[in-house]
Amino acid sequence: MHTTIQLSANTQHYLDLEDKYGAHNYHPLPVVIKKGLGVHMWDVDDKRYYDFLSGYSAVNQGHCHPTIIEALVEQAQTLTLTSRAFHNNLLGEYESFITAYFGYDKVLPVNTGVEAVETAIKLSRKWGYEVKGIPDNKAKIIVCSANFHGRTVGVISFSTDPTATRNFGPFVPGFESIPYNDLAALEQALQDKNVAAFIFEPIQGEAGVMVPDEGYYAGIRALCSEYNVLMVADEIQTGLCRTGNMLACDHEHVRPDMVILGKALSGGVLPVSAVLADDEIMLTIKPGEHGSTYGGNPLACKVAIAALKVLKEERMATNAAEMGELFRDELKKIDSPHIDTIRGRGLLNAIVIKHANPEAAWDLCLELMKNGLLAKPTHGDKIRFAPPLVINREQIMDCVNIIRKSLQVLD
Ligand code: IF1
Repeated sequence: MHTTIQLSANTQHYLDLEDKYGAHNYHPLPVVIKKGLGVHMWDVDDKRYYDFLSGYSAVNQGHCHPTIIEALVEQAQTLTLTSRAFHNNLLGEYESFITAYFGYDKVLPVNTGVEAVETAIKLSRKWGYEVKGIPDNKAKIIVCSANFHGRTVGVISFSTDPTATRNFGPFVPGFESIPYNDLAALEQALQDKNVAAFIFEPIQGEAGVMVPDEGYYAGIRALCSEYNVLMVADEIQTGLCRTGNMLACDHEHVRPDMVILGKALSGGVLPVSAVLADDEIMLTIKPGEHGSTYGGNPLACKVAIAALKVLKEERMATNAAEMGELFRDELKKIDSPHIDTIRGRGLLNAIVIKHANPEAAWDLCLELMKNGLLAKPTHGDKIRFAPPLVINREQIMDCVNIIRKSLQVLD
């Protein structure tokens, strides 16, 4: 049964504008947001919602966090961009801050997540040729099937999702995919001496919040060290306290050779991403060999320092771990016949819907929206639940009640 949604004229007005003048590269829920603060967003009719997507984990610190906004406004009135043709008084401060924060020698700052993934690929290949000694143009990078690392032609070249790749070829060679959460497959792939790196998501977000077995990160670390291959963790979605630790790899106390960050690195205020690595890797790129117009701009530097500080000051990793456990426990108590699986770590969670109607997850999300909670299905039958990490116990209980009530639409 399809949930019927009555849209206000106000809402319909904005949907019509986007339909007529914008590319149709998304299929959003029929809601038009005009304001966000903390765990809440308000639509153009002033209806309030809990945000259970958090801008795909870019708004970990909560919408419009006052400390981050204050940093943004102050810097925006002072200096926003110098380009890297000249130095500025924020970049070195930021580089010193973030490298000490995560314990790496150096950072290469860029803007979007996929740019950081492309940067990590270029660094891996450079290191492969110039340090490991892989023959020219033979470098291989191992990736996981069902991965999501971004949408550039280079990065979809190793996607296994036909929706992401159809009619976008030809693709960039040099990638080999293996099953996720499979250390035997990884060891087999690393027999090839031309492998420079293994790039993976600590938890596969887009695939539906696939949490690997305990020991997966430690196993990757041991194999990459044994075979002299770079362990590259894409922590764009799982990092910055989302999974209950500063980085998801911290769950097993494992230190990747390269860490890729994005999304919440700016608290959802503007695109800021970064690659962290030690000198042996980072210094393989020489002046003029890589960069971007906005990479490391002073506005981004100021905002990122504030965004990183509040994660620790407000103990967001601990709250994510505690609230995530409460959320999963309370979801299980609903004991709904329509929920096949509940999985996640920290406040990166998902449910898998079990229902004859293939549109059931979408219909449930429409019902959740009517009841004041915004979430979106991924890959058909999975719904990701990822609120800002500032959510409290009372709000979690309120949201579980909204989910319990909304599930009845599937009866
Ligand atoms: C969309 C979700 C998808 C990412 C990881 C790199 C990137 C992402 C692990 C690229 C981006 C976003 C992209 C957005 C939907 C969302 C997403 F998992 F977070 F939900 F698609 F899988 N690595 N994820 O998750 O970062 O260039 O976007 O800044 O494309 O629809 P970006």
